[in-house]
Amino acid sequence: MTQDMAENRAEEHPLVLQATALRQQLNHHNYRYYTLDDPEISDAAYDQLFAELLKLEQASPELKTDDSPTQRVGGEILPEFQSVTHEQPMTSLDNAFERKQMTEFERRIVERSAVSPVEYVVEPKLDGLALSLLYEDGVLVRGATRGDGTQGEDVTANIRTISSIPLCLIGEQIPQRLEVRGEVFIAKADFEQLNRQQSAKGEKRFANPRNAAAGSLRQLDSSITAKRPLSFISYGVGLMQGGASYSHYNQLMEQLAHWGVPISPELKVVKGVAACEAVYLDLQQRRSILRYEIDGVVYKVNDFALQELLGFTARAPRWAIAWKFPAEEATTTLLAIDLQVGRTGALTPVARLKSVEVGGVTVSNATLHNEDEVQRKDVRVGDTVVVRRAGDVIPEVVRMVPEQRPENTQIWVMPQQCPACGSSAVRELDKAVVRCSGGLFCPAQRKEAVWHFASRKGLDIEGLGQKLVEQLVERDLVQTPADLFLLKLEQLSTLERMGPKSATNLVESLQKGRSTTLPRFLYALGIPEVGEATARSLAHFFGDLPPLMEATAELLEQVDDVGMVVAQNIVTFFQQSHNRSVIVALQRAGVQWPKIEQQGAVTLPLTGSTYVVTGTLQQMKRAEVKAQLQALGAKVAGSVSTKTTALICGADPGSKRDKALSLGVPVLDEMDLQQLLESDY
Ligand code: 9MJ
Repeated sequence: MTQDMAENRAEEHPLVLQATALRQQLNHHNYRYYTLDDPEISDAAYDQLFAELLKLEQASPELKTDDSPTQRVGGEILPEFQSVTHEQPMTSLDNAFERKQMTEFERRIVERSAVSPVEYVVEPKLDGLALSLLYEDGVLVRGATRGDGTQGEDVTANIRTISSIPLCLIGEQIPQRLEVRGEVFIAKADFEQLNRQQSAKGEKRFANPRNAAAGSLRQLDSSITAKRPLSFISYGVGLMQGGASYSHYNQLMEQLAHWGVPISPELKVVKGVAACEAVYLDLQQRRSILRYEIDGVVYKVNDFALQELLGFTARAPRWAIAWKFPAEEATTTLLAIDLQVGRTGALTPVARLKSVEVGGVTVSNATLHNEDEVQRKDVRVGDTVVVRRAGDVIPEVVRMVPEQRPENTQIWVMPQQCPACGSSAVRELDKAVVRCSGGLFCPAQRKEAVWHFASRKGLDIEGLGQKLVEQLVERDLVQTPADLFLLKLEQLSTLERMGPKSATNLVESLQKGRSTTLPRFLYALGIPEVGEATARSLAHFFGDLPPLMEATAELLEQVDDVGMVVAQNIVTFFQQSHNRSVIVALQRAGVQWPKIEQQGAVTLPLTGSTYVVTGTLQQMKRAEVKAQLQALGAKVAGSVSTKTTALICGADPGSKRDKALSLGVPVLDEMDLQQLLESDY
């Protein structure tokens, strides 16, 4: 039974009426969502309507219709796909790869038709699978793949699970028979999610969205297809019987959209090759930000009468052409995996490749991102690999081709040392990135380190901009920040854009910079994740550099702002002898700062106070008292002095009590102690 038949019976039963109304609402919201991309209600509200209809149909199965939106879950298992003969062949498209071929295409049309300039409809060329959908009296009755163009496969059960394919058309003047053609595909974000799910289930990941779409459509069990995020966009009509006629392609496409069939939101009407090229360049530029993969732009003569006049060749229409983008993927051989050291010390595995043309340029290096990615993709030297270069994005190795792996390949392991300076390569907790820990010394990080050191929040050396730092490092006048302070006026004067006046000013700025503060100095060192605020907290906690350099991760974690990761970064940084040498050189060059009144754990209530405990206590052991006082931030000393905040005195005190009294140090008994410890801080 279809919705139409159900409507005819609607008067018979109020439940039929209710189910019909729910279906109409759901179809309307599907149209708003998939065709207009402009939903009127939230997903939750849609789900609620859907659940209502499902409940109704489950309670009274005779209410179900074939075109009910509830019938998308799949379940039918086929022994094989039936063959379908297309009533009108599904042709492919001729390709153009450069403007010249487009001009040639237009010239042939003008020659045959004497129409100039030619009007075209432009659509992005979706990279999926061609599909034919047959609607009879507005109801979807069959879906078929293109196959060889003459015969395809009947995939009706599968395509019924695709939410963007309407199970019945809505609106006016629906033809008796209508064959809608278009592309099934998987959007980029859906593809990523699908692959994450595949990995989580321990199943094979798909190589690309097109393969995933093809695999999903060719399932004999449609409940599997139902779980795959397939989408559909229409780009034409095969046969159309009954109903109005249409003179132009864009007019027909607009009508399709009104019937609830999704069409490309990028569809445009243009005249002449120059306008075609403008759209091509625009789409090529936006290619990477589109929701789905496209591999070119399709141009179709808009006027149906002109299309008819032009006709078909053996394989394709003469009225349409696809201007392809340069291929974004290519295969080549992986010659080596090197580590590249970034300006901030991040170590990136880079693939050295046998040169290959990708996306219109020659590529011989591609990123492998990080250690985890190399492992996940199991890429090895000697492998044949797929390289991808999308738009302006850095070329990357997408995967290796297992069938072409030579014998005796070695699993790649991340080196433990920075290739540029030999410092330890350290992986941050919970992060995929491995960093060189020789920030002050590493040649690859020199420019960044020196510039950061001299920056405004660092030692604030006026006149030492990025360009100047680059020159100093490139001419080997500066290797570490300490070398800045050894620069001579004569050396500076030889630099580009550096007159005697600027050179003198810079020497003066450097002299001024020598006297700094501990927070600035700590920030200037460029320890990963130690920013201005953390540098300040560290300076106030430790008071000077030596105790900080020797601090353990546990102690560092007591500082405000410092968690496990930052604490470990600090420990590793100061463990590198290279970094320590630079610090010594800086101090020798005269860099200095005043000590800071040590605040220690500044937030604790008894911080800054010193207690002495004497005599026998009744309630608590002496060690316990000591621990509790320390936990509140107090120091516990062994002898009384003028610096003692108070003496805590039990039974039978000795000379300490007398000394306290003589120095005017307050004496507390056990009751006072309890109050001190239990105060509501
Ligand atoms: C794609 N793949 O996006 C056609 N196509 O027209 C568009 N394919 C086509 N049109 C006639 N937008 C045959 C194929």
